[in-house]
Amino acid sequence: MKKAILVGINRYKGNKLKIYMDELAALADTLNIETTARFTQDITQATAPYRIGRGKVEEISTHIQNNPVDLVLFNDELTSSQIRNLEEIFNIPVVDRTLLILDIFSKRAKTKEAMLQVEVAHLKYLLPRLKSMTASFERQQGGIGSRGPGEKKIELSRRKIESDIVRKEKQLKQIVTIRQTNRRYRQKSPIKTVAIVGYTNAGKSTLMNTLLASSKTTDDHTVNVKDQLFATLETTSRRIELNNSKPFILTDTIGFISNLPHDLIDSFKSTLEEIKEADLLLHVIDFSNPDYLEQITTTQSVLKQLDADHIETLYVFNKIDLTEETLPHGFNPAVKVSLKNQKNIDSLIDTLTNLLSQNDKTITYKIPYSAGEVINVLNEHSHIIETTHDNDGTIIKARVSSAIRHNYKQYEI
Ligand SMILES: Nc1nc2c(ncn2[C@@H]2O[C@H](COP(=O)(O)OP(=O)(O)OP(=O)(O)O)[C@@H](O)[C@H]2O)c(=O)[nH]1
Ligand SMILES: [Mg+2]
Repeated sequence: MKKAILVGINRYKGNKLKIYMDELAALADTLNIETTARFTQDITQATAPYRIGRGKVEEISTHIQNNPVDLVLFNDELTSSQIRNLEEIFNIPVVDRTLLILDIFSKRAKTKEAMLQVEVAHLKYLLPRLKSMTASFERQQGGIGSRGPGEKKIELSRRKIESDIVRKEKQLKQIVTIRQTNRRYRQKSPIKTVAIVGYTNAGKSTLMNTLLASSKTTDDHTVNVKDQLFATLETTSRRIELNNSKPFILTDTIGFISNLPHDLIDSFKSTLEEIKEADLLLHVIDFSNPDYLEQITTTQSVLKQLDADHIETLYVFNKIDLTEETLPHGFNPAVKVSLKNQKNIDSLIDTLTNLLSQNDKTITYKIPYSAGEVINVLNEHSHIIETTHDNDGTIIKARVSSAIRHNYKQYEI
């Protein structure tokens, strides 16, 4: 197991730095890296050339000389020259939070799309940092002063990376177009969609599996659940049919984390687009985590970046088997559950189905006998209140969704 020390700069109010440092340690842990020491420093502004003060650099350097350490993990994003300067002194690799998250993502990505998304984000991270990498490589070769070949090398690899980004983004676009066509097909269909969102490790995939288990439909392939940050990196959609409710599509996707690298959100935007188009969001919260309020805020801010902050949201406070907390104010509607112990699942399902149908309206249609397929759709996706027949068609009174209202306006009477 590799050993790492953590370095963090306190630029925050309250105990935020500790929260971030704990999270950095958890991120390292998912890569089998053990954290052996932490160094923090209060700094009001970023300082070149080391990001941290010289005194702190000395302190860390002494620690590295006297203890077995393989890696220095920085909570803050570093510039190329800061990485270079620090590595020169420490003589071991220096990795910032962004690169660590990118590393986890690249190890976890399984689908072609997720892999491409991570690769693009990785290349975009590398691009502005190329210079220092080539420069330190050159120093290793003992070529100080020999600028010419070095710059040529930088130019070459820069051009290669840039063309790689273009090529991979093009491949991604093709995959996305195919998925969007599928989604557009679904959009026209009257079936509603529900997306599960939340901080990583909150229990999103567990919720997906819980609802799958309660579903009457036979499509019951469960999704992967693990006590690990970023266990899920792809988007999975399943058709769910609960008692007393019309079928809907449920989507499980990537969890969020504070300081999620911007390029990563950008690259994963296509995956996360499903969220934007949902009729309802299930925001899962690890209620047993002392930082749960902070995690809600982070999730909300990523939702905002994704343009999904206006969607009706049910807050699912999970893991109540581990906490006695009472529900905080300001999060409505909300349910408290233990997905693991199957506690309060009925109430969750009731609230969910009520929310899904709350905007439905009672409409009366007259469907000509020549348009029998409309009756099938109404039967499957609306609550029929009354059916009668007359000479030129079937008269149906039903509670219908806005999608159905939109599709069948011409039959309203
Ligand atoms: N104690 C307890 N643990 C739970 C509960 N629900 C889920 N977990 C555990 O929490 C861990 C994370 O669950 P997941 O469903 O994988 O979480 P996720 O939100 O999908 O996580 P990522 O995909 O990594 O973002 C797993 O070890 C679950 O078994 C619960 O109600 N109580
Ligand atoms: Mg998951």
